Amino acid sequence: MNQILLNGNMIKRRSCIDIEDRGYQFGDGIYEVVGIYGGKLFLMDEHLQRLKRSARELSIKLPFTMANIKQDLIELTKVNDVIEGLLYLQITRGVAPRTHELPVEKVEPMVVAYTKELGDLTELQDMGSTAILQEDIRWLRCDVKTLNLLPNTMAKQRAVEQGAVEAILHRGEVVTEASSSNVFIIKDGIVYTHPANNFILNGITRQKVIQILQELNILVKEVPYTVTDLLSADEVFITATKLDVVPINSVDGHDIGTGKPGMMTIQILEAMRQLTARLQVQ
Ligand code: DCS
Repeated sequence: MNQILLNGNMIKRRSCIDIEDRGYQFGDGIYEVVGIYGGKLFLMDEHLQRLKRSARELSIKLPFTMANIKQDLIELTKVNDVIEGLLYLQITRGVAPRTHELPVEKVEPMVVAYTKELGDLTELQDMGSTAILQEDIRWLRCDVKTLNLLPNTMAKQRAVEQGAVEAILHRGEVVTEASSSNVFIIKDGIVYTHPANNFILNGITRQKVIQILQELNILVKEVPYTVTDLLSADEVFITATKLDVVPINSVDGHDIGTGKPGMMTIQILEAMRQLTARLQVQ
């Protein structure tokens, strides 16, 4: 479990990163978190496509082909013998004398990946949890998965201090997403989630859930909705690689629906579980 991938080499975890790595000094980098089920990377191509897009948006030239990085990540998962867990992949722009503007000389991006075990989520998913509301104070390019996560970590800290699993973020009246997950609400059998634009990260789990809903012939509308809509919804759930699907039973102390995980949310959770279970028997 101690091997990491550093610029194409499998090495021991403890290693030195230059103090002028722009990721360290500016958060100038991008990342992905990929789920591992049955020793296999779940939705890896989708994660790598998003990584490619993030890199393009920040003009970071990825120093590998998709096929190469995929092979390396599969290898890392094998070497570390992870059956259920997460893989973290990070690319920073690289090392250059500290200036705000981008370095003129060519810099080599720094590529790091490591794996970690993941605790059992079954109880959290079956029982559901609570969330709090927080003003969304992030920048206007939340669609890029960058290392700049301070507003997210601060919001999550508030949630944890209040015993909640997540901080649901809103810009004025409009609910965007949560500190590290996407938010869905259900009202009268219709599922609503914020459209994939610059105000949210288009979660890979979010996209999978939308696909599942369409396959189940459940109407899903990617439209902005308000805090009032959220509080008066029949069901609310959040999605993320780390969580899959987690029902939200109450927000800021207000019960959502019956205050217990709703029928449709359970149906969606079960459909996701079937997908990941299939990887485990392959
Ligand atoms: N929104 C934000 C702000 C996120 O940080 C994440 C995941 C999501 C939505 C959900 O995206 P995925 O479905 O693709 O995971 N954030 C990762 C993180 O920082 N840790 O785990 C997941």
